[in-house]
Amino acid sequence: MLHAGTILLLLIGVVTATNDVNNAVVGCAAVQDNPIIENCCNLGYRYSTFGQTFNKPAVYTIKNFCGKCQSVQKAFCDTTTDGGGWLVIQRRQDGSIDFNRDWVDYEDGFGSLTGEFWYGLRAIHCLTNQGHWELRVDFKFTNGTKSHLSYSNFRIGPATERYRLTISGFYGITDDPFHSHSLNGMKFTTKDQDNDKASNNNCAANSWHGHNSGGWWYSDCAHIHFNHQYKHGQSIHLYGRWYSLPLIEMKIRPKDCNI
Ligand SMILES: [Ca+2]
Repeated sequence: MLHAGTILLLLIGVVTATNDVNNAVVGCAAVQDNPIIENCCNLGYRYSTFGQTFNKPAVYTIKNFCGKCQSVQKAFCDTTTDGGGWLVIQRRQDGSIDFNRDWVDYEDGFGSLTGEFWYGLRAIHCLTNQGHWELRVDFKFTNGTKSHLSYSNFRIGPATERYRLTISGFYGITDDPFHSHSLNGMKFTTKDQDNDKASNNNCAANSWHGHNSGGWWYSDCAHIHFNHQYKHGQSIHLYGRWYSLPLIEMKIRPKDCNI
């Protein structure tokens, strides 16, 4: 018979195994006056210095700066797409992680860096608050075809601004879903924090044709969001309809990344 404490430890072990996104910027003990950001972009340097081992798509330990506070955390680096240097901030691929979460979870991040995850608003803010960053969103269709959206400017504001989204400089395909639905400048909304522009409801608390909504930069419940319930392989709601996209990844890279 298992002791209650043993059962608790086992439960903690299960939780840890399914949630390895650890983005809490804590301590601030190590003051860093040098504004250099060390992230996935630096892997190019490591590659040329130490060899190919450091240039594989994988989880690496990076430094993240927020003001003068320094934090070490893990991140999944995409070293192959469009020259590499990308830090992945969101992935959907099999519906294994519930994205219908509250504010604290979206701030801290959740999921598994090698599976599905959300990197965390606080960490994304800290990264994009230093220098200039670009965003790329990669999709894969059920027939294996790939596509992407690219934006040359991407930034998330601080918690005091409810992690307001700044996004511009779209390029890549013929339409710009973020701007066509006025997401630029929107605050982040979760089911327990309504910061959207829909006066009568909370967009993150809605159900869209049976799909629970997740946290997002909603305006008036915009018709594009990547964090809603993954169901029947449908990972994106775009232009008023569902698309079957088994894989979606959001990733960021410094604009001056010298790959
Ligand atoms: Ca509202």
